[in-house]
Amino acid sequence: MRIAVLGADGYLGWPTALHLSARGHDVVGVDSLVRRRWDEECGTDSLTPIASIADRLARWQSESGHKIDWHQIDLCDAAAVDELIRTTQPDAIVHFAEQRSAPYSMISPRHGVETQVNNVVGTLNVLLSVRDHAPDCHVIKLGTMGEYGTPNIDIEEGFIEIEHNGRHDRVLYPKQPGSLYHLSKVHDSHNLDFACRIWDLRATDLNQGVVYGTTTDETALHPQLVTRFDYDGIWGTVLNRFCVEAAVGEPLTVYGKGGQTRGFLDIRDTVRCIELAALNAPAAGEYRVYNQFTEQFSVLGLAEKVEHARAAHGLPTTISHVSNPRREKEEHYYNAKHQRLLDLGLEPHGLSETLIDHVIQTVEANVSRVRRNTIEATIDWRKGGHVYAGGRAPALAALAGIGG
Ligand code: NAD
Ligand code: USQ
Repeated sequence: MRIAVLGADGYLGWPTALHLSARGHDVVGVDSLVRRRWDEECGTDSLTPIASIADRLARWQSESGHKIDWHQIDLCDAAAVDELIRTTQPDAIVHFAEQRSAPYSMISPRHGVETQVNNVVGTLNVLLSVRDHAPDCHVIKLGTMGEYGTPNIDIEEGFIEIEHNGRHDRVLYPKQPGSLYHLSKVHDSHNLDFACRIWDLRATDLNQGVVYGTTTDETALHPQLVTRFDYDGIWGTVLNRFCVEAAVGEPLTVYGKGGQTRGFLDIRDTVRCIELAALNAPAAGEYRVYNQFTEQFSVLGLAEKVEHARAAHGLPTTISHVSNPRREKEEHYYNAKHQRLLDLGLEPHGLSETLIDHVIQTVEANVSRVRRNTIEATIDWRKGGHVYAGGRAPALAALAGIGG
């Protein structure tokens, strides 16, 4: 298949492009490289050193013998997206190319608007372009489990059957996202559903949980193929942050009570799920939703897993409960279905102690690169995106125009 990977320079897009290329698909890689600019703006950086896109592409070609057809394009540029889709005629598009940090979207009004414009307009441009230039193309879009929030009922895969006043229907599952970023994904989901109903496009919305790990069969081939590892207060995801905090001797920052429960998955399962979705396209006019995660953990449970894994190596860890900078339920019911990718053949990797060991080893190997002044989470949901004054994150405080 010819598969366009949008966001191919990112944490997940890069390993996915390699995975699909290694399996003989004709991969078109697309990215504006805006994430590298956002890192500069925030004073943040990947813990793992990541090569320039030119070096990555050349290294992949020399290691594998496969070439990725590269396009540097901003998806908000409708004419450029049209040209891309018209000339490359992909069988499938895998769309990762969004601003993906919840804290970033809550920094200031500018960051909230930038997030929603970037994500919603980019996705809409892709859908309109597919309608006009490649209507049979299967759009595989990365959504997020956080679209659903934490309702007090079971979470279904995209749709819910309801009885109302004696009548029955199947409708999109209600959404209660917790950040302007997560909300942008809800808007995307509605646009995808609309495009399938009105224009007969075919789309898969992958509501993914929090991904951990950096190593796939392909990224392990050479240091220049490694993917990014975010740990700072803006881009860092929770397991990465805990492992880095422990490595530099700081307490793990469990926000509030720590009963917040989320779905998680290994990066090797992400690339496999994308492949499974691509190989099993929906019918024209079908909008389908898969919940893409393999296990669920509370934040406190995750901290305790890190503590145990480190203890097995004689490494000390302290767990702290810090004031929660976000607005979210800290104790709640959580039972999200995630059957449909298993039905397609996914064989999940578990977050075993071994895997935690692997993440810990990645951190220990790169610990000299940790920027300690970016670890603290400074973006406060309640104050409308203000930054804690007097914090230890001057780069992040400067970003929001507030002294720190
Ligand atoms: P990332 O920031 O590492 O990568 C995103 C890439 O998209 C970057 O390289 C960026 O330059 C590019 N991009 C952003 N806006 C663009 C635009 N307008 N035009 C062209 N390129 C653009 O993020 P990631 O962690 O790889 O996440 C990829 C996708 O998966 C996102 O949509 C995210 O919401 C979703 N997701 C990620 C996770 C996770 O744990 N990382 C979990 C669930 C869902
Ligand atoms: N948390 C802590 N301590 C920390 C960091 C986070 O307790 O130091 C808590 C958060 O409050 C939250 C949970 O851990 O309850 C997860 O936070 P996170 O930063 O790991 O994940 P999140 O902000 O939800 O975003 C990440 C990715 C995003 C993706 C999402 C999947 O950045 O792109 O969409 O995970 S999901 O959470 O399923 O929506």
